[in-house]
Amino acid sequence: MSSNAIRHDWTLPEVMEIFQLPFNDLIFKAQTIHRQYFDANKVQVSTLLSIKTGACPEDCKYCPQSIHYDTGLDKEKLLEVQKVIEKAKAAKAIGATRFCMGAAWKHPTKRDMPYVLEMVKGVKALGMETCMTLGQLTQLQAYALADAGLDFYNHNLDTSPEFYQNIITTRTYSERLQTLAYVREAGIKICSGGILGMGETLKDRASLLIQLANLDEHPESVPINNLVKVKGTPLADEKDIEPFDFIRMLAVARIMMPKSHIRLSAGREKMNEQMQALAFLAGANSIFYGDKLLTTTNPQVEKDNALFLKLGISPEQNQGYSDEVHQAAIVQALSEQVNNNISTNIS
Ligand code: SAM
Ligand code: DTB
Ligand code: SF4
Repeated sequence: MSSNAIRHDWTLPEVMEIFQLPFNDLIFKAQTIHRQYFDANKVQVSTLLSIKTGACPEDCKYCPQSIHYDTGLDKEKLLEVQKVIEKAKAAKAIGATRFCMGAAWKHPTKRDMPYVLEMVKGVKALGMETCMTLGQLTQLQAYALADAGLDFYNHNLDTSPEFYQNIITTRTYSERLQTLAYVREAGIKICSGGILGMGETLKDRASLLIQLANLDEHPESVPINNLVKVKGTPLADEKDIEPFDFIRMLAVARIMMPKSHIRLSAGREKMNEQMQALAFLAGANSIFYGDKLLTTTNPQVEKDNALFLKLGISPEQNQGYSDEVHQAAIVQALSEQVNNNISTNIS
Protein backbone atom coordinates (compact mmCIF):
# COMPACT_ATOMS: atom_id res chain seq x y z
CA MET A 1 0.00 0.00 0.00
CA SER A 2 1.31 3.44 -0.90
CA SER A 3 2.01 5.52 2.19
CA ASN A 4 -0.26 8.26 0.75
CA ALA A 5 -3.33 6.07 0.23
CA ILE A 6 -6.73 7.16 1.54
CA ARG A 7 -7.02 5.68 5.04
CA HIS A 8 -9.77 5.33 7.61
CA ASP A 9 -7.82 3.64 10.40
CA TRP A 10 -5.79 6.44 11.96
CA THR A 11 -4.56 5.95 15.52
CA LEU A 12 -3.80 8.57 18.16
CA PRO A 13 -0.07 7.75 18.61
CA GLU A 14 0.67 8.03 14.88
CA VAL A 15 -1.32 11.25 14.47
CA MET A 16 0.42 12.77 17.50
CA GLU A 17 3.73 11.84 15.90
CA ILE A 18 2.79 13.63 12.66
CA PHE A 19 1.75 16.73 14.62
CA GLN A 20 5.20 16.79 16.24
CA LEU A 21 7.31 16.43 13.09
CA PRO A 22 9.82 19.23 12.52
CA PHE A 23 7.81 22.05 10.90
CA ASN A 24 9.60 21.92 7.54
CA ASP A 25 9.17 18.15 7.28
CA LEU A 26 5.49 18.44 8.10
CA ILE A 27 4.82 21.16 5.53
CA PHE A 28 6.83 19.33 2.85
CA LYS A 29 4.86 16.13 3.46
CA ALA A 30 1.53 17.96 3.38
CA GLN A 31 2.41 19.91 0.21
CA THR A 32 3.66 16.73 -1.52
CA ILE A 33 0.37 14.95 -0.79
CA HIS A 34 -1.61 18.04 -1.74
CA ARG A 35 -0.03 18.06 -5.20
CA GLN A 36 -0.96 14.43 -5.80
CA TYR A 37 -4.64 15.29 -5.57
CA PHE A 38 -5.03 18.99 -6.35
CA ASP A 39 -3.76 21.87 -8.44
CA ALA A 40 -1.71 23.64 -5.74
CA ASN A 41 -2.55 27.08 -7.17
CA LYS A 42 -6.33 26.79 -7.04
CA VAL A 43 -8.47 27.67 -4.04
CA GLN A 44 -12.18 27.01 -3.73
CA VAL A 45 -14.22 30.10 -2.74
CA SER A 46 -17.51 30.01 -0.83
CA THR A 47 -19.62 32.89 0.43
CA LEU A 48 -21.62 32.67 3.65
CA LEU A 49 -25.00 34.14 4.54
CA SER A 50 -26.83 33.97 7.84
CA ILE A 51 -30.42 33.15 6.85
CA LYS A 52 -31.63 33.16 10.47
CA THR A 53 -29.64 35.03 13.07
CA GLY A 54 -29.37 34.75 16.86
CA ALA A 55 -31.57 33.43 19.69
CA CYS A 56 -30.26 29.89 19.24
CA PRO A 57 -31.25 27.57 22.11
CA GLU A 58 -27.92 25.68 22.08
CA ASP A 59 -25.17 26.72 24.53
CA CYS A 60 -22.04 26.46 22.32
CA LYS A 61 -19.53 28.49 24.34
CA TYR A 62 -17.84 29.95 21.26
CA CYS A 63 -20.97 31.20 19.55
CA PRO A 64 -22.26 34.79 19.45
CA GLN A 65 -25.69 33.48 18.40
CA SER A 66 -26.46 31.43 21.50
CA ILE A 67 -29.36 32.77 23.55
CA HIS A 68 -27.43 31.82 26.70
CA TYR A 69 -24.94 34.67 26.29
CA ASP A 70 -25.39 38.40 25.93
CA THR A 71 -23.37 39.44 22.90
CA GLY A 72 -25.55 42.38 21.88
CA LEU A 73 -26.46 40.67 18.60
CA ASP A 74 -29.68 41.74 16.87
CA LYS A 75 -31.70 38.62 16.23
CA GLU A 76 -33.53 38.15 12.94
CA LYS A 77 -36.18 35.74 11.78
CA LEU A 78 -35.76 33.51 8.74
CA LEU A 79 -34.94 35.67 5.69
CA GLU A 80 -37.31 35.71 2.75
CA VAL A 81 -36.40 33.34 -0.08
CA GLN A 82 -36.11 36.15 -2.63
CA LYS A 83 -33.70 38.09 -0.40
CA VAL A 84 -31.48 35.03 -0.08
CA ILE A 85 -31.41 34.59 -3.85
CA GLU A 86 -30.44 38.23 -4.31
CA LYS A 87 -27.55 37.78 -1.87
CA ALA A 88 -26.47 34.67 -3.77
CA LYS A 89 -26.50 36.62 -7.03
CA ALA A 90 -24.28 39.26 -5.43
CA ALA A 91 -21.90 36.56 -4.21
CA LYS A 92 -21.76 35.08 -7.70
CA ALA A 93 -21.01 38.50 -9.12
CA ILE A 94 -17.88 38.80 -6.95
CA GLY A 95 -16.74 35.34 -8.05
CA ALA A 96 -17.99 32.92 -5.36
CA THR A 97 -18.89 29.50 -6.74
CA ARG A 98 -20.55 28.08 -3.62
CA PHE A 99 -23.19 29.77 -1.48
CA CYS A 100 -23.43 28.62 2.15
CA MET A 101 -26.56 29.41 4.13
CA GLY A 102 -26.43 29.16 7.93
CA ALA A 103 -29.23 29.20 10.50
CA ALA A 104 -28.98 29.63 14.27
CA TRP A 105 -31.18 26.63 15.00
CA LYS A 106 -30.84 23.50 17.07
CA HIS A 107 -32.69 21.94 14.15
CA PRO A 108 -35.07 23.10 11.41
CA THR A 109 -38.80 22.66 12.14
CA LYS A 110 -41.51 21.34 9.81
CA ARG A 111 -42.60 24.94 9.22
CA ASP A 112 -39.09 26.06 8.19
CA MET A 113 -38.40 23.28 5.70
CA PRO A 114 -40.45 24.50 2.69
CA TYR A 115 -38.64 27.87 2.76
CA VAL A 116 -35.24 26.30 3.11
CA LEU A 117 -35.93 23.95 0.19
CA GLU A 118 -36.98 26.89 -1.99
CA MET A 119 -33.71 28.63 -1.10
CA VAL A 120 -31.71 25.61 -2.26
CA LYS A 121 -33.60 25.44 -5.56
CA GLY A 122 -33.32 29.19 -6.19
CA VAL A 123 -29.58 29.37 -5.49
CA LYS A 124 -28.89 26.27 -7.55
CA ALA A 125 -30.77 27.79 -10.46
CA LEU A 126 -28.11 30.53 -10.51
CA GLY A 127 -25.53 27.86 -11.33
CA MET A 128 -23.90 27.98 -7.91
CA GLU A 129 -23.14 25.09 -5.59
CA THR A 130 -25.34 25.12 -2.50
CA CYS A 131 -24.40 24.47 1.11
CA MET A 132 -26.55 24.68 4.23
CA THR A 133 -25.89 24.47 7.93
CA LEU A 134 -29.13 24.22 9.88
CA GLY A 135 -28.22 22.07 12.90
CA GLN A 136 -29.46 18.55 13.60
CA LEU A 137 -31.47 16.84 10.82
CA THR A 138 -33.88 13.93 10.74
CA GLN A 139 -33.43 11.29 8.07
CA LEU A 140 -36.46 12.69 6.20
CA GLN A 141 -35.13 16.24 6.27
CA ALA A 142 -31.81 15.05 4.84
CA TYR A 143 -33.62 13.32 1.97
CA ALA A 144 -35.78 16.41 1.35
CA LEU A 145 -32.68 18.62 1.13
CA ALA A 146 -31.04 16.12 -1.23
CA ASP A 147 -34.16 16.11 -3.43
CA ALA A 148 -34.10 19.90 -3.60
CA GLY A 149 -30.56 19.59 -4.97
CA LEU A 150 -28.45 20.55 -1.92
CA ASP A 151 -24.79 19.87 -2.71
CA PHE A 152 -23.17 20.19 0.76
CA TYR A 153 -24.30 20.09 4.38
CA ASN A 154 -22.05 21.74 6.97
CA HIS A 155 -22.20 20.14 10.39
CA ASN A 156 -19.07 20.57 12.47
CA LEU A 157 -17.87 18.19 15.16
CA ASP A 158 -16.06 21.26 16.51
CA THR A 159 -13.63 19.46 18.85
CA SER A 160 -12.70 16.03 20.22
CA PRO A 161 -15.34 13.81 21.84
CA GLU A 162 -13.28 14.07 25.05
CA PHE A 163 -13.37 17.90 25.17
CA TYR A 164 -16.90 18.35 23.76
CA GLN A 165 -18.70 18.58 27.14
CA ASN A 166 -16.53 21.57 28.09
CA ILE A 167 -17.87 23.48 25.09
CA ILE A 168 -21.46 22.35 24.51
CA THR A 169 -23.88 20.68 26.92
CA THR A 170 -27.18 20.92 25.04
CA ARG A 171 -26.38 18.25 22.45
CA THR A 172 -24.14 15.19 22.21
CA TYR A 173 -21.30 14.14 19.95
CA SER A 174 -23.24 11.06 18.90
CA GLU A 175 -26.19 13.23 17.78
CA ARG A 176 -23.76 15.17 15.59
CA LEU A 177 -22.43 11.92 14.10
CA GLN A 178 -25.98 10.68 13.49
CA THR A 179 -26.83 13.79 11.43
CA LEU A 180 -23.64 13.32 9.42
CA ALA A 181 -24.69 9.71 8.73
CA TYR A 182 -28.15 10.83 7.51
CA VAL A 183 -26.56 13.45 5.26
CA ARG A 184 -24.18 10.90 3.77
CA GLU A 185 -26.96 8.35 3.27
CA ALA A 186 -29.09 10.94 1.45
CA GLY A 187 -26.22 11.55 -0.98
CA ILE A 188 -25.32 15.09 0.12
CA LYS A 189 -21.63 15.94 0.37
CA ILE A 190 -20.34 16.53 3.88
CA CYS A 191 -18.62 19.64 5.18
CA SER A 192 -17.41 19.01 8.72
CA GLY A 193 -14.54 20.32 10.77
CA GLY A 194 -13.84 22.20 13.95
CA ILE A 195 -12.55 25.19 15.85
CA LEU A 196 -9.09 25.75 17.34
CA GLY A 197 -8.30 28.05 20.21
CA MET A 198 -10.99 26.95 22.65
CA GLY A 199 -8.52 25.71 25.28
CA GLU A 200 -8.19 22.24 23.76
CA THR A 201 -4.96 20.20 23.93
CA LEU A 202 -2.92 18.87 21.03
CA LYS A 203 -4.44 15.46 21.77
CA ASP A 204 -7.93 16.94 21.32
CA ARG A 205 -6.93 18.31 17.91
CA ALA A 206 -5.56 14.91 16.90
CA SER A 207 -8.67 13.20 18.23
CA LEU A 208 -10.99 15.54 16.24
CA LEU A 209 -9.08 14.78 13.03
CA ILE A 210 -9.29 11.05 13.78
CA GLN A 211 -13.08 11.32 14.14
CA LEU A 212 -13.30 12.99 10.72
CA ALA A 213 -10.74 10.87 8.89
CA ASN A 214 -12.02 7.56 10.27
CA LEU A 215 -15.57 8.13 8.98
CA ASP A 216 -16.45 5.59 6.24
CA GLU A 217 -15.87 8.36 3.71
CA HIS A 218 -13.89 11.51 4.44
CA PRO A 219 -15.90 14.75 4.50
CA GLU A 220 -15.47 16.38 1.09
CA SER A 221 -14.88 19.67 2.88
CA VAL A 222 -13.13 20.19 6.23
CA PRO A 223 -13.38 23.70 7.69
CA ILE A 224 -10.74 24.54 10.27
CA ASN A 225 -11.85 27.65 12.15
CA ASN A 226 -9.68 29.79 14.38
CA LEU A 227 -11.97 30.91 17.20
CA VAL A 228 -13.44 34.35 16.58
CA LYS A 229 -13.56 35.72 20.11
CA VAL A 230 -16.83 37.54 20.65
CA LYS A 231 -17.43 39.66 23.76
CA GLY A 232 -20.11 38.13 25.95
CA THR A 233 -19.34 34.51 25.02
CA PRO A 234 -17.62 32.35 27.66
CA LEU A 235 -14.57 31.94 25.39
CA ALA A 236 -14.12 35.66 24.74
CA ASP A 237 -10.91 35.83 26.79
CA GLU A 238 -9.38 32.53 25.70
CA LYS A 239 -5.74 32.95 24.78
CA ASP A 240 -4.68 32.95 21.13
CA ILE A 241 -3.22 29.76 19.78
CA GLU A 242 0.36 29.75 18.55
CA PRO A 243 0.05 30.53 14.80
CA PHE A 244 2.40 27.68 13.83
CA ASP A 245 0.12 25.27 15.70
CA PHE A 246 -2.80 26.42 13.56
CA ILE A 247 -0.74 25.76 10.42
CA ARG A 248 0.20 22.34 11.77
CA MET A 249 -3.50 21.47 12.13
CA LEU A 250 -4.10 22.29 8.46
CA ALA A 251 -1.09 20.24 7.39
CA VAL A 252 -2.12 17.19 9.43
CA ALA A 253 -5.69 17.45 8.12
CA ARG A 254 -4.29 17.53 4.55
CA ILE A 255 -2.13 14.45 5.22
CA MET A 256 -4.98 12.48 6.80
CA MET A 257 -7.66 13.48 4.26
CA PRO A 258 -5.74 13.93 0.99
CA LYS A 259 -8.75 14.25 -1.32
CA SER A 260 -10.77 16.66 0.85
CA HIS A 261 -10.91 20.42 0.50
CA ILE A 262 -9.39 21.81 3.70
CA ARG A 263 -10.90 25.20 4.45
CA LEU A 264 -8.96 27.99 6.09
CA SER A 265 -12.19 29.09 7.69
CA ALA A 266 -13.19 31.69 10.34
CA GLY A 267 -10.43 33.78 11.90
CA ARG A 268 -8.66 34.88 8.71
CA GLU A 269 -9.19 38.52 9.54
CA LYS A 270 -6.57 38.29 12.26
CA MET A 271 -4.07 36.50 9.99
CA ASN A 272 -1.59 38.43 7.91
CA GLU A 273 -0.89 37.55 4.28
CA GLN A 274 2.22 35.55 5.15
CA MET A 275 0.26 33.38 7.57
CA GLN A 276 -2.40 32.72 4.95
CA ALA A 277 0.25 31.88 2.35
CA LEU A 278 1.70 29.36 4.81
CA ALA A 279 -1.79 27.92 5.29
CA PHE A 280 -2.09 27.34 1.52
CA LEU A 281 1.38 25.80 1.51
CA ALA A 282 0.24 23.44 4.28
CA GLY A 283 -2.57 22.25 2.01
CA ALA A 284 -5.53 24.51 2.77
CA ASN A 285 -7.41 25.00 -0.50
CA SER A 286 -10.69 26.64 0.35
CA ILE A 287 -11.75 29.91 1.99
CA PHE A 288 -14.82 31.90 2.89
CA TYR A 289 -14.88 34.84 0.51
CA GLY A 290 -16.95 37.97 1.14
CA ASP A 291 -16.85 40.69 3.75
CA LYS A 292 -18.96 38.82 6.30
CA LEU A 293 -19.03 35.34 7.84
CA LEU A 294 -22.34 34.76 9.67
CA THR A 295 -22.35 37.56 12.24
CA THR A 296 -18.67 38.58 12.30
CA THR A 297 -16.44 40.11 9.66
CA ASN A 298 -14.18 38.40 7.14
CA PRO A 299 -11.36 40.00 5.10
CA GLN A 300 -12.54 42.46 2.44
CA VAL A 301 -12.93 40.94 -1.00
CA GLU A 302 -10.39 43.42 -2.42
CA LYS A 303 -7.82 42.22 0.09
CA ASP A 304 -8.40 38.58 -0.83
CA ASN A 305 -8.21 39.35 -4.54
CA ALA A 306 -4.92 41.14 -3.94
CA LEU A 307 -3.57 38.19 -1.96
CA PHE A 308 -4.59 35.72 -4.68
CA LEU A 309 -2.88 37.93 -7.22
CA LYS A 310 0.36 38.12 -5.22
CA LEU A 311 0.41 34.35 -4.73
CA GLY A 312 -0.63 33.43 -8.28
CA ILE A 313 -3.69 31.64 -6.92
CA SER A 314 -6.92 31.48 -8.87
CA PRO A 315 -10.37 30.41 -7.72
CA GLU A 316 -11.34 26.84 -8.45
CA GLN A 317 -14.33 26.42 -10.76
CA ASN A 318 -17.17 24.07 -9.81
CA GLN A 319 -17.28 20.71 -11.42
CA GLY A 320 -20.24 20.81 -13.74
CA TYR A 321 -21.06 24.42 -12.93
CA SER A 322 -18.10 26.11 -14.46
CA ASP A 323 -19.35 29.05 -16.47
CA GLU A 324 -17.95 32.16 -18.02
CA VAL A 325 -19.74 34.49 -15.61
CA HIS A 326 -17.70 33.29 -12.65
CA GLN A 327 -14.49 33.49 -14.60
CA ALA A 328 -15.31 36.97 -15.89
CA ALA A 329 -16.22 38.24 -12.41
CA ILE A 330 -12.91 37.14 -11.00
CA VAL A 331 -10.88 38.45 -13.90
CA GLN A 332 -12.69 41.80 -13.56
CA ALA A 333 -12.11 41.93 -9.78
CA LEU A 334 -8.45 41.09 -10.22
CA SER A 335 -7.89 43.61 -12.99
CA GLU A 336 -9.57 46.34 -10.95
CA GLN A 337 -7.19 45.46 -8.15
CA VAL A 338 -4.19 45.68 -10.45
CA ASN A 339 -5.39 49.05 -11.77
CA ASN A 340 -5.90 50.35 -8.24
CA ASN A 341 -2.42 49.22 -7.28
CA ILE A 342 -0.95 50.91 -10.31
CA SER A 343 -2.77 54.19 -9.65
CA THR A 344 -1.81 54.14 -5.95
CA ASN A 345 1.81 53.58 -6.88
CA ILE A 346 1.79 56.39 -9.41
CA SER A 347 0.03 58.98 -7.21
N1 SAM B 1 -26.58 26.15 14.23
C1 SAM B 1 -25.97 25.26 13.33
C2 SAM B 1 -24.95 24.37 13.97
O1 SAM B 1 -24.33 24.79 14.93
O2 SAM B 1 -24.76 23.27 13.48
C3 SAM B 1 -25.33 25.97 12.15
C4 SAM B 1 -24.69 27.33 12.34
S1 SAM B 1 -23.24 27.36 13.38
C5 SAM B 1 -22.94 29.07 13.58
C6 SAM B 1 -21.97 26.74 12.30
C7 SAM B 1 -20.57 26.62 12.84
O3 SAM B 1 -19.98 27.88 12.98
C8 SAM B 1 -20.38 25.99 14.20
O4 SAM B 1 -20.43 24.61 14.17
C9 SAM B 1 -18.98 26.46 14.55
O5 SAM B 1 -18.02 25.51 14.16
C10 SAM B 1 -18.82 27.74 13.74
N2 SAM B 1 -18.67 28.91 14.64
C11 SAM B 1 -19.65 29.51 15.34
N3 SAM B 1 -19.16 30.53 16.07
C12 SAM B 1 -17.83 30.58 15.83
C13 SAM B 1 -16.77 31.40 16.30
N4 SAM B 1 -16.98 32.36 17.18
N5 SAM B 1 -15.53 31.18 15.82
C14 SAM B 1 -15.31 30.19 14.91
N6 SAM B 1 -16.26 29.38 14.45
C15 SAM B 1 -17.51 29.56 14.90
C1 DTB C 1 -17.77 26.90 9.52
O1 DTB C 1 -17.03 25.94 9.81
N1 DTB C 1 -17.50 28.16 9.79
C2 DTB C 1 -18.56 29.03 9.34
C3 DTB C 1 -19.51 28.05 8.63
N2 DTB C 1 -18.92 26.78 8.89
C4 DTB C 1 -20.94 28.08 8.88
C5 DTB C 1 -19.13 29.87 10.40
C6 DTB C 1 -18.12 30.75 11.09
C7 DTB C 1 -18.86 31.61 12.04
C8 DTB C 1 -17.96 32.61 12.71
C9 DTB C 1 -18.71 33.44 13.67
C10 DTB C 1 -19.81 34.28 13.08
O2 DTB C 1 -19.60 34.97 12.07
O3 DTB C 1 -20.91 34.29 13.66
FE1 SF4 D 1 -26.59 27.68 17.76
FE2 SF4 D 1 -24.98 26.77 15.87
FE3 SF4 D 1 -24.27 28.86 17.41
FE4 SF4 D 1 -24.35 26.46 18.50
S1 SF4 D 1 -23.01 27.10 16.83
S2 SF4 D 1 -25.21 28.33 19.37
S3 SF4 D 1 -26.05 25.55 17.41
S4 SF4 D 1 -25.93 28.79 15.96
